[in-house]
Amino acid sequence: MNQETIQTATTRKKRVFSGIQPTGVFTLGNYVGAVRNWPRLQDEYDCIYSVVDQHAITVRQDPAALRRQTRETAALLLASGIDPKKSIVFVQSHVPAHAQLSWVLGCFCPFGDLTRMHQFKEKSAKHPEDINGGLLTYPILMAADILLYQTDLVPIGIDQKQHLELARNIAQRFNGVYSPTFTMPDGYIPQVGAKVMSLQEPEKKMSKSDSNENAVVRMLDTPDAILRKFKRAVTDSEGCVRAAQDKPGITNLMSIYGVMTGKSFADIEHEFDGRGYGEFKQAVAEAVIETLRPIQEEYARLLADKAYLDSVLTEGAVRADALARRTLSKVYKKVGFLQL
Ligand code: ATP
Ligand code: LTN
Repeated sequence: MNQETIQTATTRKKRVFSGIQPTGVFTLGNYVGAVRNWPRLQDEYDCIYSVVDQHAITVRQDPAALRRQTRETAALLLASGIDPKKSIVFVQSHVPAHAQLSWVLGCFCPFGDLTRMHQFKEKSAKHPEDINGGLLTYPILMAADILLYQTDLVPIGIDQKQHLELARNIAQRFNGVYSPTFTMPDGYIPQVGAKVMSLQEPEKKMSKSDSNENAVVRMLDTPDAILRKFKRAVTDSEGCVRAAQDKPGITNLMSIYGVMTGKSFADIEHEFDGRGYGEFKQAVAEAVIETLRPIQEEYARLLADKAYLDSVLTEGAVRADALARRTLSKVYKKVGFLQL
């Protein structure tokens, strides 16, 4: 090993990568399951966070809205505590290596692995008029996102676990055919809140693209809207605040309250012993409103400074590009692409 390799091996912090689609204002589910953890990892790891606009076009998007939402998503990530001095924040389409590696990795991914992905099945059922190739190959692009940066840890909600497994399988297959090229990434999935459920249909995941606004709390909702949505949340007729499989509505509210306040299920059951759902829903709403308040204030401040936001994204893209190129160039050599 030369001096540089020894230094890199001993001083390189472990790397974190995650992404979020700019498909609208992100929800409390996105925050609790994923984004909330992103700033927390900044000191211990080298973190890279991406607004994945290329993933977003697997479902038809209005171009002007996509452009606006891309900036807004970046602003909301910064407002949530990601510090661009510590972490790299960039837009996926600004770094061409993602699409380039995705092509190569696609040639190492069996077709059958793609068709059995839950997200593919769900999204093709939801958009039967447009089951396009991108919807099918979506997880290959996600594998490229992760593997390009030699990622150790991927903070995600539980719905993305299957996609991460696919990325690991692709990495293993490529490493096996050639020689070790990609780091094997692990998931970082929270114990509580890994799947925040819809407030209206608590057996379904809370989703950014739900057409029923009452089902979804968004990061930029006003305090009144948040209170109203929690008050209308579907529960059950037992009237007792306790977590149970047959009480998905209350259990979901308890998870949200637990994440917001740091309290365990046992603490919450004790706190609301003998009190009704009305009082509990009010407390959940207030905890969410107070958590979101500073994020919303910071978001408004950041969005007013487009020049700053764009400078963060420009610098992020330059830094991400330099890292991504190294992996891509290794891969191109290994598969036998002529380099002049
Ligand atoms: P869409 O509804 O457009 O498919 P989405 O809400 O699933 O979008 P993504 O941008 O695909 O949002 O996801 C970003 C991150 O948020 C991922 O890590 C995902 O696992 C996490 N996430 C999404 N929904 C939830 C949820 N309801 N609970 C916990 N985590 C979630
Ligand atoms: N597929 C993810 C978003 C995503 C992602 C990634 C997450 C795209 N690339 C890389 C983690 C790592 C989703 O949430 N639907």
